[in-house]
Amino acid sequence: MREKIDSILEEIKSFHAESLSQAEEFRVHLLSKKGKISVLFDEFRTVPNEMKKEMGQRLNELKIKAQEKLHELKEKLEGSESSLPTDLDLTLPAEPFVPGTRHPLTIIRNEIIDIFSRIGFTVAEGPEIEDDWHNFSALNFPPNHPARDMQDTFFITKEMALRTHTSSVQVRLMESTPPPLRAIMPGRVYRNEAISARAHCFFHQVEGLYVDKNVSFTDLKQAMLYFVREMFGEKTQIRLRPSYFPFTEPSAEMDISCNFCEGKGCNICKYSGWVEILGCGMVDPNVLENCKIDSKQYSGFAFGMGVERITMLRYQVKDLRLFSENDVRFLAQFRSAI
Ligand code: 2NL
Repeated sequence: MREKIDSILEEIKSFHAESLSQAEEFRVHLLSKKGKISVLFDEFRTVPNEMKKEMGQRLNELKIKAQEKLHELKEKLEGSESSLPTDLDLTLPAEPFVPGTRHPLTIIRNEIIDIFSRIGFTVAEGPEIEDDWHNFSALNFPPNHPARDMQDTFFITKEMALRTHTSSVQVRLMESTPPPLRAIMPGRVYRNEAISARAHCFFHQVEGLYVDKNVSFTDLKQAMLYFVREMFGEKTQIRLRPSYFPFTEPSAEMDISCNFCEGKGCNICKYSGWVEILGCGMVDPNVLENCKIDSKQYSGFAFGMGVERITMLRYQVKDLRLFSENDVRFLAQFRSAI
């Protein structure tokens, strides 16, 4: 009996299983009703009385060892093998990866860049902190113009301020590059205003500039008509109203026909059938001269628009503050190809 127990102990120690079915064979071989250990328990009845205590203990220990080994084998094999679902299909396409979306202002800015690039405009960028010359003086702002007031502009020092328009980039371009020039300037600009549904202390602009020989107001009108028809649809009409900017002469504000009510009148166009979208004009000869361009030889047109305004019209966004609050419920609604 003692030898049989020792040989089974040896067997348990050296047993290895590669799969759960081998572990099951181990259980049947030793622990089932007809298994080796059960058979030994049957034989136990024939053990002489004086040895019953010792053999009983050994037999119990043997059974516990076998059960522990079985438990160990199962744990190891279940972890690696059976936790893999049997219906796993590795040929199926992967779960789609959902990337973030572009900000609506980025989508519209990219569209504006795309539209103007098709008629030969390149993109220029410049600093957001500007000196007095590039933001005001070169652009023909008189010394006491209200925009130079602390109330309208964020000054950093007496000379430096956060740019109030991207015209400052156009000044830099004209100073550094001889005509012909044809570029647009997208970027963030700052104004010292109280935040509301219609105004913010920063917004985004795209300004454009075209300087060459014989550039006329007709060129400006046609370029603007092309732009709005690409942006708002081919039925869009334009209307120019005389206006004033220090850096253009003549100057105009441009409206487009309301594409929500098609001229019938709605609260977007305030029942007028027209909505204002940009300002434009012929570059003032003083500005050309300030930038060392001969105003007798060259003329140019310029325009500026708020990206927020265009975006609000395109997507019917009613409150400017939504653009800077980073609420994903708002942002996730916009998809774009560019
Ligand atoms: C608006 C109007 C405008 C310009 C910007 C410009 C720049 C230079 C010379 C002449 Cl360097 N003009 N820019 C011209 C007319 C209008 O912006 O309402 N922007 C949001």
